[in-house]
Amino acid sequence: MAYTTAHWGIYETRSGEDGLEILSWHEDPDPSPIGLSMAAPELDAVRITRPAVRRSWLEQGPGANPHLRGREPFVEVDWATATALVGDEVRRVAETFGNEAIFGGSYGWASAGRFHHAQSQVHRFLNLAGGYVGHVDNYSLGAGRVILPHVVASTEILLDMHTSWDVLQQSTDLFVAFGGVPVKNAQMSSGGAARHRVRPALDAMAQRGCRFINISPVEDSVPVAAEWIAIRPNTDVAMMLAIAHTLLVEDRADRAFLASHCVGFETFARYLTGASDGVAKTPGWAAEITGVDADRIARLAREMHAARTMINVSWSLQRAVHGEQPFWMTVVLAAMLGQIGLPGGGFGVGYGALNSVGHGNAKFKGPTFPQGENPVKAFIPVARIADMLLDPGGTFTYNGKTQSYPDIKLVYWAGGNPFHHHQDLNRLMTAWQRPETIVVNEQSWTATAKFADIVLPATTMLERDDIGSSGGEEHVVAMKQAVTPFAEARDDHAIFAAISAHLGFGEAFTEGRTVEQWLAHLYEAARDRAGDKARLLPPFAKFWEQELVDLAPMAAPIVMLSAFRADPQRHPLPTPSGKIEIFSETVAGFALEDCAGHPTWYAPPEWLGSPAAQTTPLHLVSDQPTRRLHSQLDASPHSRAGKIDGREPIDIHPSDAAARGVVDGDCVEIFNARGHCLSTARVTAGIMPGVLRLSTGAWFDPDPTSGLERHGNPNALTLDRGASTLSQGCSAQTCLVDLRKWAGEAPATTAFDRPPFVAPSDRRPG
Ligand SMILES: Nc1nc2c(c(=O)[nH]1)N[C@H]1C(S)=C(S)[C@@H](COP(=O)(O)OP(=O)(O)OC[C@H]3O[C@@H](n4cnc5c(=O)[nH]c(N)nc54)[C@H](O)[C@@H]3O)O[C@H]1N2
Ligand SMILES: Nc1nc2c(c(=O)[nH]1)N[C@H]1C(S)=C(S)[C@@H](COP(=O)(O)OP(=O)(O)OC[C@H]3O[C@@H](n4cnc5c(=O)[nH]c(N)nc54)[C@H](O)[C@@H]3O)O[C@H]1N2
Ligand SMILES: [Mo]
Repeated sequence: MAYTTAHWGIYETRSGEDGLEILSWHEDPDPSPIGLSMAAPELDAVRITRPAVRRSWLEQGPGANPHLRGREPFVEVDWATATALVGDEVRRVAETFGNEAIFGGSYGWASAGRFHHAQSQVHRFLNLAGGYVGHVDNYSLGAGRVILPHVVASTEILLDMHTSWDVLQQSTDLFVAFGGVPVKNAQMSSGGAARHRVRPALDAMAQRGCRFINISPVEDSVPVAAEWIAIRPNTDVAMMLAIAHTLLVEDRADRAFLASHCVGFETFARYLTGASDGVAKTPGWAAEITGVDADRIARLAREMHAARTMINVSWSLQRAVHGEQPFWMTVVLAAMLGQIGLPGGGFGVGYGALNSVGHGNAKFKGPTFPQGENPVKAFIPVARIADMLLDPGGTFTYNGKTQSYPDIKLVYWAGGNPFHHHQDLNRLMTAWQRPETIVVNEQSWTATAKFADIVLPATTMLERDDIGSSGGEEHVVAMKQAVTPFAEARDDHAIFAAISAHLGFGEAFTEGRTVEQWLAHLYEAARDRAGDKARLLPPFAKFWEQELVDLAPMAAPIVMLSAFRADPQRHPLPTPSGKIEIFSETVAGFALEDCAGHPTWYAPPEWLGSPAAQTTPLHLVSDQPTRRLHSQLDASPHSRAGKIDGREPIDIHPSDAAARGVVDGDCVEIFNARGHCLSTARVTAGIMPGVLRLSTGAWFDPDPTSGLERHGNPNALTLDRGASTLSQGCSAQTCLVDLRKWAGEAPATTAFDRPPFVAPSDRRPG
């Protein structure tokens, strides 16, 4: 028996007669079923067997027929050829155009192992090659990461200090969840979830009598008994403002806390009452926008004031145009209640988003593979990839500064799937034709691999030795190789070591270490950093033998911002004032039209109250999938069991279905001006009228002629636009569409087919 760890949990592995057996970790109270099909034979059918090069690129060189990406056959080559092609092309682009022409941001979740972390590997390689254009922020928290440091503290700091579940169990009486506590998402932690705690914690809270309020367009966002307040997507800020208005006019705001721990309340109060803009943010005003009953909003304000209340906001709320506002307003609402820093009160920015949020564990910075220094300073906010490719030299603003987009000739991706994660994939397909060369290291024939020029097959976590560790969790796991690599797949490290050697810096890349030597080296470095946690961490050889280190004994209860509450002078926040900034001089000083100095209701470009709703009357929510991580393992039996007729199903309210002559199980087409896709209707009263839910992660499968996406991928439809000129974050949740029954025979999906191949021809570039 051995252990392994994936983002979705720790598992036990056993080699039996029928191959590898994967079992849940016996210590996990709520194990995720996702990992149990990690070694399913179905996954082999989508694996990449050998290095492959797109025919035109191989025969005619970089930049040849870029419109044929994703449409023409590949030619398989041996590793020596592939290594030389990639190395020579990196050198050519760097020498001809400079390293600012190489995009190596390579966003994505790759695998949980810390040495074979694909992004670290590609970044180290590109740094040694002279640097690359990278990205800042992430798709998860684009708007949130930029606004929160202005208001209270960075998301890193906050996520590490969330009030722990044990404290919530003892003290919280009312849990008000905007976007719910989506326990399906708490299957994950970046770097590997250990014990899954969220569902048991919520059960314990409910048992003690905590009341849950689920404010969401979908009913299943809270997994325990809850009152469901259905709200129109993207309108939560209006409801929060009306709660704040009620607290203010009924004299229920904690004036003392606002004076001692916050700045700028008076300016904000003038906005609430309408003194500054002529519109009072009353429950009646908010009811028109949100679709929530005005009396219920006012009553909720009183209930929140009367109870020990935790306000949670899910990350989805900020993955929208003006996504800064719900996060900022959550903090302001909690400040008005005055319970920040008290056990069980205050706010959470993402309970349920990941298993790690709300762990009282001793935070531990585990092993990381050093990436080196990047000499190139140009970067993009992560979700501006298509803008960059389409508009070289164009300018954009980010956090108060104006910058310009570099002119990218070479894109290198390892450990991410942009044709999963990006919005408006038809636009990305156009943008993707701009670079001369696209290189992708992948395990499987994802759409991103299919749309590349050179594809290098990578091993999976089960095929190599590694160390699993997540800063937000409590374990260090020896991930021992469980199976031999598939076909000709190689570790990303080996791939980059060989290309580095071709380019003359092989020794600098590997530092002369074998994989086993790297693991020992990185582990010992982490142990040196570990402080008092080191007493639980044995030397490497012992660790490798014992296979799992459990840091759970070091866990202790946490109350977020308790020190700040007790003494704001001695424990100031890392904001300019040291206090909670209800009004931010800094943000106001940026003078942005779409992000003022205090939380503000801005109507997004697409929502149920917008003019666009006359032609596209349904709001599409594209949430995280229950049965996989993003697009990973979509071909597994567990993920496929969630599909209906081979497509990702879409939730639709009975009234919207009836109005369109759609019944449960019908094949439907979802469409707007950006694109169209097929799905299977799942008619349910668990979603509010006017809203559709299509989870992400069905492998993108566009028909080459009609553009129709056949597998149920919402990013065929979503909006590719920065959340604001402040953050430029991903705004996937701002998206209107319409839906109709598909007439006639529905095309089969080809998402899990391998691309076409041809034998190498004799013609080679002269
Ligand atoms: N519409 C919509 N879109 C969204 C979101 C949304 O809410 N709505 N959410 C967004 C969010 S929050 C995120 S984080 C992104 C996620 O987007 P991604 O992180 O890009 O999605 P994954 O499917 O996890 O992609 C990881 C890829 O890495 C590959 N991989 C795994 N291990 C290795 C390895 O060791 N080596 C190599 N070379 N490859 C490996 C996997 O096969 C997989 O293809 O999606 C975003 N997109
Ligand atoms: N199983 C699984 N778990 C995951 C992931 C995965 O791919 N699979 N991905 C992980 C990653 S990378 C991330 S970033 C997190 C993301 O975590 P989140 O962003 O919190 O997750 P979502 O599932 O997109 O949305 C959570 C809930 O918000 C609701 N919601 C959507 N829009 C609105 C709105 O405008 N108002 C309100 N009130 N509610 C709304 C959705 O219907 C859904 O129930 O999840 C992580 N966990
Ligand atoms: Mo994410």
